[in-house]
Amino acid sequence: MILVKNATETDQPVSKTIRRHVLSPLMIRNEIEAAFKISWHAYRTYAWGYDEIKPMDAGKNNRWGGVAVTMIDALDTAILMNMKEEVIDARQWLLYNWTFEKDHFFSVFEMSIRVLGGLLSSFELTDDSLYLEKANHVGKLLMPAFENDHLPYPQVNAFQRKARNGYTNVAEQGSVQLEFARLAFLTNNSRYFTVANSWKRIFHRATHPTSLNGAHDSLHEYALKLYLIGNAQDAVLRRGYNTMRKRILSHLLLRCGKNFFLVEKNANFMEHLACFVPGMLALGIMSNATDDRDRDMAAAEKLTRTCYELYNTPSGLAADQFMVRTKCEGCSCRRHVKDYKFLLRPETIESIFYMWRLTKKVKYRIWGYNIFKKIRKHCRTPFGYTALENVYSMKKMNEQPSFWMAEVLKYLWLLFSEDNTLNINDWVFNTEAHPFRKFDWRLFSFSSES
Ligand code: DMJ
Repeated sequence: MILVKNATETDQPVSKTIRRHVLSPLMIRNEIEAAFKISWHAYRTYAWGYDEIKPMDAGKNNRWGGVAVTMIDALDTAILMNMKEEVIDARQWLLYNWTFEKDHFFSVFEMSIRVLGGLLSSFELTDDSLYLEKANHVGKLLMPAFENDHLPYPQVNAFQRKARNGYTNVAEQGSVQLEFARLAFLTNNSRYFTVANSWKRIFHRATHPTSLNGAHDSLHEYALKLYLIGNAQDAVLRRGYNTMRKRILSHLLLRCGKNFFLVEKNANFMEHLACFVPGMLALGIMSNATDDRDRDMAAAEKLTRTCYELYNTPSGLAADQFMVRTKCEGCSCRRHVKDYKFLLRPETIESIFYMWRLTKKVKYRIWGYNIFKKIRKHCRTPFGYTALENVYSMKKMNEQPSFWMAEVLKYLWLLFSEDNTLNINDWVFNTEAHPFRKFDWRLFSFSSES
């Protein structure tokens, strides 16, 4: 055993194998690409054109309405990894076989972040106008959800050109505007700018968080990202982000000995989903969006460590939801698992990626690689990788969500790439890890001009 400098805050011993791998990013990228190929080719063979493959038995589903969600969500990762044959293959299929005009009530949120986001970023990375045409096709067909300058209705039937109201939440309402802002800029269509502008209706909610779990999460993520995509020019958005991050650190952070947790305003409940927060704080620091660099840095480091330690289970993979129990403020805490599933979610790896870009501490690459190894060990199936029913028993489900290839493998691959690969000075990732280029745009000044 040897010691790697900065390997962890306490310089714990790290095996030679890990050290060799961590110092050989190319080798690790190859391993990540191999995992991507396993999932892509199983999907290609058994579920091409369907939304998802069932990785245990090569079944398939159209849970999102049958618009090839896995293919489109994963495409920009394949482009980044320079998988030419896979990309040409998908392009041909999109050109000749794909339409969004389905008689199905789509989730406006999921279609915006996964499908519109995936098509836009594929265009950004290739300049191939086919992807922009398809993105525009999707944008137009989602427009009934945004009539009268309102926040979106949750569902749209693209064939009937009809929106449907019903249960929704602030994350769904407030995290489609980044995608429409970019689409508006690329197509020069002011109707899409109106959609992006609808975010001002949810500005107050976004900047006064009461939870960072599901149903809230990406609304708050977009408080920073809408500011950044407009080249950090909008002072209202900057102030809004700072109001929000201060409230998070003052009201939603539970301090437990050496760990910090992110809990809800009225309950000590935390989901793995909330682990996007340390990455957001790191991004705010790197982009000079924060008014308090030191405070954010301390919180981001502690929270990333907490999120990594969630993986300290018999499988080495994190449970999805838990309660945090503590006897007093500052005492150590116990986690009581509420949902034992591991859903192949990206948030901890996403934060590890941002922390690596910010600090260059080797421990973050080691942490990312450790999680990747556990996924390979426990989630591999005959036809890809699956979510787990239980991180203690390692019982497998039969599900491979599209964010496995769109987010988990992309952030892992970027963790072992150079900073100039999708430099965060020029790019903003949407909540599904699709990179968009920054451009000159002010959300609030635009609204006052219109
Ligand atoms: C993804 O679809 C997105 O990251 C979304 O914002 C939250 N949930 C999943 C991943 O966990």
